Amino acid sequence: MTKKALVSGITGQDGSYLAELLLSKGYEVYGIIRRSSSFNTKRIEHIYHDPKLKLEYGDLTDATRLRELVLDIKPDEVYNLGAQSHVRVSFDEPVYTVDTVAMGCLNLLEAIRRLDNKPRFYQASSSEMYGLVQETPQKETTPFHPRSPYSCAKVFAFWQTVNYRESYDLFGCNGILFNHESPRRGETFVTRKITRAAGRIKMGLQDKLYLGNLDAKRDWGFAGDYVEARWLMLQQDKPDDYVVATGETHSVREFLDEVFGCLDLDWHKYVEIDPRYFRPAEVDLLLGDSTKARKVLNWEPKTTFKALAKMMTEADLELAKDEAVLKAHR
Ligand code: NAP
Ligand code: F7E
Repeated sequence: MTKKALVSGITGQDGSYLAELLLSKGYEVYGIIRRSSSFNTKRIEHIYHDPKLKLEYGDLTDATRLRELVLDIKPDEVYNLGAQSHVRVSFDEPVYTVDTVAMGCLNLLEAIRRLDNKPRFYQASSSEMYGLVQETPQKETTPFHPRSPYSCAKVFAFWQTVNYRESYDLFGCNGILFNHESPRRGETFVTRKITRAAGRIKMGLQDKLYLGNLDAKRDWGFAGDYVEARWLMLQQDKPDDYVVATGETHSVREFLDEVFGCLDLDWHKYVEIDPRYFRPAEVDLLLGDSTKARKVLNWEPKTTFKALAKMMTEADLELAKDEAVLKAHR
C-alpha cells in the first residue's frame, strides 16, 4: 500500500529535499503550507504538479487545524520540519519563535497521540541545543546548554518527543542535525549570504558584504545528504535519537576563503563587520560525532566542505549572471 507522509516546513530548504526523496520512494506527500501574500513555494516549484504531492494550508500554532489534518490524512509518518529557524531573529522574536518551534512540536504530538494507528514522528532537533558546548565533539549523550530563544525551544521539543515516546508508546525520533546548507539555503544564513554576495560582487552588482562574527566555527554539511538520514530513522525497528554531522568544523573566515577563492577574488577587499549581526550570546564552536548514525543507520555524508562551498558558489554565480542580464535590459 502507498505510504503517506505529512511534512511541516515543506516550503523550506530541508522540506523541499525531503519531499523529493519521499516522492522518489513512492510516498504520497502531504505538505503543510502557510498562507502568504506572496508566493512561498519556489523551492518546490519543480515538483508542484506531481500528483502525489498534496499541499494543505495550516500552521504549527493552530492545534485545531493540525488535529484535523492528521485525522483526515491518517499519515504513516510525520516529519516536523517547520520552524522560525533563524537564531539571530529568535532574540528579536522570542515568543513567536517558541510558539512555532516548541508549541508547534507539542501541538503535532498532541494531534497524533490519540490516533489508533499512531504515525511515526520525526522532530527536527538541532546542534544549536549544545550551545555553550560541554564537550567536543558533541554526540547524543552530550548535555545541552542552549544559548538562544530558538535553541531553548528546540530543547523543549526534543524532550517532548522523548517524553511522548516513553509515555505513549509513540515512535518518535530526534535527528540532531548540525548545520546543513545548499543552493536552496535561506539567503540570511551566513553561508548563503556569502555565496550570494560573492556572485553579485563578481558580476559587478554589489561592492560590499556586511557580516558579524567571522570566528564562529560550524560543522557544515550538504542538506541533500542529510534527508536520507531523517527517513532512515523512521524505518528502524526501534525509535531513537541520532546526531547527523560531517565530523569537520570550519570558521566563517574559512568559508569566505573557499568561496571568494573559487571566483579569484580577495574577500578582505569587500567584507566589513557590522555589529548588528552579532548575537547577544554566541555559539562559538560546533563539531558533531555521528558515529551512531553511521553504524545504526548506515548513513554517511558524501559532500566535502570544499565541494559544498563550490556547489553553492557556482549556483549563486549563475543567479547573479541572470540578474546582470535583466539589469542590462532594463
Ligand atoms: P527553513 O528553510 O527556515 O524552513 C522553515 C520552514 O518552516 C518553512 O517551510 C516555513 O514556511 C515553515 N514555517 C515557519 N513557521 C511556521 C509555522 N508557524 N507553521 C508552519 N510552518 C512554518 O529551515 P530549514 O533549514 O529547512 O530547517 C528545517 C528544520 O530543521 C527547522 O525546524 C530547523 O529549525 C531545523 N534545523 C535546521 C538546520 C539547518 O542547518 N538547516 C539544522 C538543524 C535543525 P514559510 O516558507 O512559509 O516561511
Ligand atoms: O550562523 C555567524 C553567526 O545564521 C552561523 C540554522 O539553520 O544552523 C543554523 O543556525 C554563524 C553564527 O546559522 C553573520 O554569528 C557571522 O555563529 O548561518 P547562521 P546558525 O546560527 O548556526 C542551526 C544548526 C540551526 O538549527 C538553525 O536553524 O555565522 N555569522 N556573520 C553570521 N550569521 C548570519 N546569519 N549572518 C551574518 O551576517
